[in-house]
Amino acid sequence: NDLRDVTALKERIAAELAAVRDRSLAYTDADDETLLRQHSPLMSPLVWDLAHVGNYEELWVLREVGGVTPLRPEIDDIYDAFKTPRKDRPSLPMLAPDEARRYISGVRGRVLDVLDAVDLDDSDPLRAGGFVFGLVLQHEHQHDETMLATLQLSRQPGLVRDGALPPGRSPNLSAAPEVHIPGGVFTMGTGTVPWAYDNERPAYRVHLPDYWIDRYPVTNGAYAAFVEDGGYRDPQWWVPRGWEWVERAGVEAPLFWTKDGGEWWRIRFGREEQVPEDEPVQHVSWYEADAYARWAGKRLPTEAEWEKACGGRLYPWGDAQPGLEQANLGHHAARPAPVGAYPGGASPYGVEQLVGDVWEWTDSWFQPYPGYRSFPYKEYSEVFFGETYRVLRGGSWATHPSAVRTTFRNWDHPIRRQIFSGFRCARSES
Ligand code: AVJ
Ligand code: FE
Repeated sequence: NDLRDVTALKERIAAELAAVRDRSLAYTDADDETLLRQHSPLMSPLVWDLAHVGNYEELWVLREVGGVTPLRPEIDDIYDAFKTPRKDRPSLPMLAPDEARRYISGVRGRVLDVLDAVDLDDSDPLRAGGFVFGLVLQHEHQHDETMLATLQLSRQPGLVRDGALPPGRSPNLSAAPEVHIPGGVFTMGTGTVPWAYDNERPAYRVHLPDYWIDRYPVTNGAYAAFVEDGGYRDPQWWVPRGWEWVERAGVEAPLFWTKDGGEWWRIRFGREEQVPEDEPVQHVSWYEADAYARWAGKRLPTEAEWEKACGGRLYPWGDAQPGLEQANLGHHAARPAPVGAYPGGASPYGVEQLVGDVWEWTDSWFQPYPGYRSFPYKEYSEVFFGETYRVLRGGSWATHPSAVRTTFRNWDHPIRRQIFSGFRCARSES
């Protein structure tokens, strides 16, 4: 029985490794020039991400767990994210696209040998439950989402498949737009999800007074009303640093939006289309989300409020893996779904689309939970703790189901908006 469980786990890991690699190769199925060019100083050349995921897999699975002699130690520094900031990566002596594909496939072959031989019941925390494989899988999916953001920034058509249309259900208009969450204690974070990152642990008890949270993320239509109302010209809605950013960067609307003939248009993967009113707004910064919330007479939820609204299970709808009825994840569609499209993904409180569609900015800084211990290395989370990065929750349409759950924490600078970021509002009892 135990043996059957271990075999099933290894088969699942092998299948997930194959699937994420197909995804990475699809996003880099482009000419060398597209892969080597820097599409934005905010991002790495696509071929850097591609070889970096292979190098990460070599470091953690082959060297650390497998004890395999380094394959290409001379390239470690090139793919160390801390040695060279993104803007400077084009000048690195990176592997050419074909070489990069050969390198990562060579690593992968040996990774499957290690998977075959490794004892997943071992007490070593990297091996136990296949943690190290969960680590590299999630890491590659996270870089795939980063590559999608780079492809979106390139404004080149034809590089990203449009995917399926998300379900077109419209919101249940009889449902109240806000959900009341009663005050009380809940458990934040996790001590049991086997592949959870260090920053999600340990679980701890948090008391929250009661509050209201929006049933849906803020839509393009609602956000456009803030823009039309002069929201970007009125400092009263902005925190001082946000207002400085608006003036310095000349920001007037979400990234990729333009106004033409009295209508809002957006560029999505190189094509212009009218901004759909009922989709969650995406490509807004924390400052924009925070300003909108103030204009609307509300505020952003804290990450504790966001997580409590999920209802305390792996996903808002329960512990079952996400299906097409629950959430818009994994680049099934290449866009957020209209609000109301996933009644089957509601949390026990009735809050919808918490997972999938758009990453949701929260009011919280990225800080460790009480009792946090860095694992397996402090450069994943610990070096980012402080009052520099704001937390985002819930994943986007581009996030793979294995790289998101109700306890999952993402973070970014409050000015960033090339990620697939949106938000919902909250307010305290009134
Ligand atoms: C969690 C998305 C902020 O991309 O900087 C990738 C994920 N860490 N490689 C990032 C990550 C190491 C990380 N974010
Ligand atoms: Fe990385």
